[in-house]
Amino acid sequence: MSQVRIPCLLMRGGTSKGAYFLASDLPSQPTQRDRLLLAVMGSPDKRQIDGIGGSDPLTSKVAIIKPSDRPDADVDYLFAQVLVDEPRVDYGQNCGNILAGVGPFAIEKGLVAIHAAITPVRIFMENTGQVAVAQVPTPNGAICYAGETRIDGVPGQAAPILIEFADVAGSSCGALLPTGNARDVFDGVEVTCIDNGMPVVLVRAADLGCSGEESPEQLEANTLLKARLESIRLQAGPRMNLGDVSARNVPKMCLVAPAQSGGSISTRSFIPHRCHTAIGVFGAVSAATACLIEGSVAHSIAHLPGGEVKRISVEHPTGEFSVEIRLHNGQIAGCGLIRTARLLFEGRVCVPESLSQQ
Ligand code: NQM
Repeated sequence: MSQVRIPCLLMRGGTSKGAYFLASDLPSQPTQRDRLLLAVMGSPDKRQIDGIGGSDPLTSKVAIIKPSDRPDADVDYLFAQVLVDEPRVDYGQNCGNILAGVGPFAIEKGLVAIHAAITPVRIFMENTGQVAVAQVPTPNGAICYAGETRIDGVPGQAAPILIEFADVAGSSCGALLPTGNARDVFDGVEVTCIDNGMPVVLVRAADLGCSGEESPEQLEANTLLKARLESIRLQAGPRMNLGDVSARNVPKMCLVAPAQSGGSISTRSFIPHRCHTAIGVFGAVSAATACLIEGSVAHSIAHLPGGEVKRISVEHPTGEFSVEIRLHNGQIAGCGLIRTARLLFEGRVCVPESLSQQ
């Protein structure tokens, strides 16, 4: 046999797509596992022609799932970002879009039994150490992927999956405002460094000579802007307790500007070098949270709703992303959001035996 065949589900999770595996179907030795995941995706190669990756960070993702030993979780989810054009697999960030497929995967694989019309799946997110609860539609004793919910960045409609987080503040940096400030200055530019599920550095687009309404292609072509963002990112990383971030995918960079379409704020995010066509889930949660923090670069330009439950609409290049933030006595008590997911392919992914066993 010249190829090994590994059970795998290919799923769309939110605005991302990835290969979902049971941990027990992958090598337990990390270097061997990474070599195999690189071969699965066809990396390193910007076209990923010899694998199932889609030549984009948003489609070169992996979820590794196993039953959890924790009393507060049903499954453990480890997210792996397989770099497209480098021979590297990064575990240093979480992914809230791929998270949307974890509940359905756990049910498909029999790790969680169907409960009622909605089955809650408690997911321990290994990369950052918090628990999310996903409410998966399971009417008539089966997962229902079809529905009427639209999320911007995905054509058509699908069944809604409500995802809730009790506490994701300081997920990777140890504190919601890791530098201790609502606002810092790097290279003479005011920024807000925040981590509510994802380390993000927010910068007002106008402060970098942009409107904040440019397309991702226009922003990606702006080499001066990208160099300025990277310089700020490299300085912010250590201040956010992330150490040297030159080879890391965090923090993400996010340009903010006043909302243009009735939302709360407009964003253009870099993950961290490619400009996102929408916005990451935890990236959106962090940006939405910054809108609520007095003194942040987002607060003064955000349109904020009243009440203890704030629905913050984060505009992005292909629409908007609504995040619900629950406050209690002015403190964040939890966040919720809606995603959709769909099983795209069920089978075995094949990789050359030589690559899987070197
Ligand atoms: O922020 C892109 C995505 C993501 C990650 C990225 C994500 C998140 O859109 O939780 O979902 O920031 O690399 O899938």
